[in-house]
Amino acid sequence: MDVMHTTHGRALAFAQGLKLAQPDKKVLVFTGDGDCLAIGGNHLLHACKRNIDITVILVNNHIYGMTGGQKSPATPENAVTKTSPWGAYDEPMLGAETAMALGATYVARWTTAHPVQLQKSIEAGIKHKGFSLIEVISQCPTQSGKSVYGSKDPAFIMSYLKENSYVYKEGMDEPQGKIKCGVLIHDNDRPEYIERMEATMEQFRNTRPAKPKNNKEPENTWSVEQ
Ligand SMILES: Cc1ncc(C[n+]2csc(CCOP(=O)(O)OP(=O)(O)O)c2C)c(N)n1
Ligand SMILES: [Mg+2]
Repeated sequence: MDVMHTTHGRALAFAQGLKLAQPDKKVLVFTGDGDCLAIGGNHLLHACKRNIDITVILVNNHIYGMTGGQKSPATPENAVTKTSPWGAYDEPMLGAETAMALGATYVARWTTAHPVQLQKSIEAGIKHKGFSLIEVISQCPTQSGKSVYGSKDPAFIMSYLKENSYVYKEGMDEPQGKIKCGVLIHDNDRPEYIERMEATMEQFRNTRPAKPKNNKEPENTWSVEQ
């Protein structure tokens, strides 16, 4: 497996470039809640909308862990962090639901207490032809431990995640205030971006782009000698 570390927030931009350059390769993105939903939110929006065949594993620990515990868009309401010392006073952004609303075609959510289901969803996401996002509700015992879970004990957090989550089934009565897990969408009907691009290129391979309506070439254009 080849690995590329990219600028914070730009993983999806790099990944889309890689996929466009080498469409036969499987491209996976490992990203955080800050990376994907804050600084990289615009790239997420467009990648989902395009339904480009990339798999995103969104490790959501509800905080900017690496930089020392600042609030992220996924930080729960009232959580005290370095940048929300009186408690967060906005609602957390939900990674999986956001991706679905933006057009992702395979979306699942699990926690680190569901390793078997998580592995299956990652496999399904990789096999899926289109944009897939698997959100993993996770722990940073040091940072979100104290801010979100009220304990820095990894074993406590694992038990908390297990006890405070449920596996969603269509039509069920959903418990309030618990983490919704499961495969939330698996849609094979929406066309994938690179397939659409290749079909368009095939269709117009030997033609030039249409002229503007007044039938004049736009100014400041030039021809390339063949
Ligand atoms: C362009 C840029 N802006 C800001 C930073 C500083 N920075 C590094 S990691 C990070 C937050 C990471 O949060 P998240 O994506 O949730 O990952 P976590 O550390 O929680 O796993 C920030 C703001 C950076 N490295 N580069
Ligand atoms: Mg984080």
